[in-house]
Amino acid sequence: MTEVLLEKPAVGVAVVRLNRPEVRNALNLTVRELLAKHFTDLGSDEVTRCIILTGGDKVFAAGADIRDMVDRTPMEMMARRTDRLWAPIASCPKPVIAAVNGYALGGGCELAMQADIIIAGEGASFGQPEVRIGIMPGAGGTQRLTRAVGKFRAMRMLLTGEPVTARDALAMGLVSEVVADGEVFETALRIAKTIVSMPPVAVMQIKEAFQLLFSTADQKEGMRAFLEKRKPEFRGR
Ligand code: CO8
Repeated sequence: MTEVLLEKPAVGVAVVRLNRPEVRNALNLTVRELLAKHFTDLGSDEVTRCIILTGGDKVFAAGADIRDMVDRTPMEMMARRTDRLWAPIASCPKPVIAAVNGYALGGGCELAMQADIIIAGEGASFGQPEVRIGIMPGAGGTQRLTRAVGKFRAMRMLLTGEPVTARDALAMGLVSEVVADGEVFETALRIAKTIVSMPPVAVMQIKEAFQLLFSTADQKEGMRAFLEKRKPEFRGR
């Protein structure tokens, strides 16, 4: 069974699902390579308009695979060039929704923070526990976390390694919405379907730029329909 599953639950929606439950979805090299491959493919696939990233209903991801790193030398770590595996997720042109149940720790929290929207279950927790095992966050945890929650909350998490609950994460601005644990995926899917029904060029440009939209037929149609009090007919042009 593959360690990252790809599903298509609705037209335009792809689900990328981490599948190593026996090690709490720890992100080993294989998982990271599969994530990079799926995000590269989905990024250029014309049918896919929104991607849900999930670890299933128990755990999102407990971070990089510690067993995979414990005895590595600096040269071995460098030779892996794992930064190239993060890029297809970070620069994915399609909206990404992280559906988070359970732990999102270390590289798992960093993975969730690559998304555009984070839906968390009540029982989810977010943390950067690297300091407790003698390292520091290595995939954006120091910068992305600080941008999301501000220096003082970020430093508390980074220097103590203590996780925060989903509710605290919401109050800090680290997640978009908290729902019951059993409703995380359905909520993410509902939002994904809403995004899929939006004009495609506008959705893409929200991740990129704004002005270019004024050269699209969808902009003319969207604004005219509003003024004419009718439903717009978007054509993706
Ligand atoms: N790596 C490897 N194995 C893991 C990991 C991990 N990160 N997390 C859990 N496991 C394994 C355990 O070793 C255990 O294996 P076994 O059954 O063989 O003993 C199994 O998963 C179940 O774990 P627990 O018994 O500990 O399960 P609990 O439900 O009691 O606890 C926790 C779950 C709280 C998630 C706990 O397992 C834990 O604290 N895990 C480690 C969390 C951590 O320190 N994460 C940071 C890792 S370092 C990192 O992410 C650096 C990022 C650098 C950038 C790279 C991006 C990918």
